[in-house]
Amino acid sequence: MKRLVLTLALATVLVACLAGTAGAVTLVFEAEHYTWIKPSMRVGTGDSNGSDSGGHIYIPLRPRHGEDESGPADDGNATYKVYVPVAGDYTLWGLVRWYDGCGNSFYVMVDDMNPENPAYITDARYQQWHWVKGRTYRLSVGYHLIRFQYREDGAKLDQFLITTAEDFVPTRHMPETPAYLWRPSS
Ligand SMILES: [Ca+2]
Ligand SMILES: [Ca+2]
Repeated sequence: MKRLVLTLALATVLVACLAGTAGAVTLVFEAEHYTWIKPSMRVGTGDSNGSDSGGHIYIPLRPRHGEDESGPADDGNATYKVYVPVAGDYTLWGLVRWYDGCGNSFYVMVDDMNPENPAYITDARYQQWHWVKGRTYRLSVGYHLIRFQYREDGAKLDQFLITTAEDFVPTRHMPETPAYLWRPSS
């Protein structure tokens, strides 16, 4: 009887572990809770045109707002040192608010901070907080660096997430998972 109980307990633990690895992993970060930030990336609060959650980061509009895709004025960015608990293919999403067609993108770097052709997130929905989908990255267990960088002025980021759920489409603010973010003060 004792052995049976032990076997059942062990089986329960095994099932729990399997469920843990089989389930999707979604890690959510508030953009304003960066690990490091470099101007001209700045922190903003209380976006008057729709609510952000606790603040956002943004590239200020330049006196002469960009009028084409000629490139950024500097390499202002925010970097996040995130802990990935389960290896997998993670799709990145950003909760953004774009100014216009010349203020609607961020470069996104993952681990390689000097890529030859940096990826970026963009779409054509302006003056409204909404989620935009980025690339999918194969990530190992451990710490990874995720950076959002100036590509066009007037772009804002409230939150971002990485998820192993391929068909997941975020539609609103998500509860953040701060335990998976390294910050100098923590
Ligand atoms: Ca653009
Ligand atoms: Ca936020």
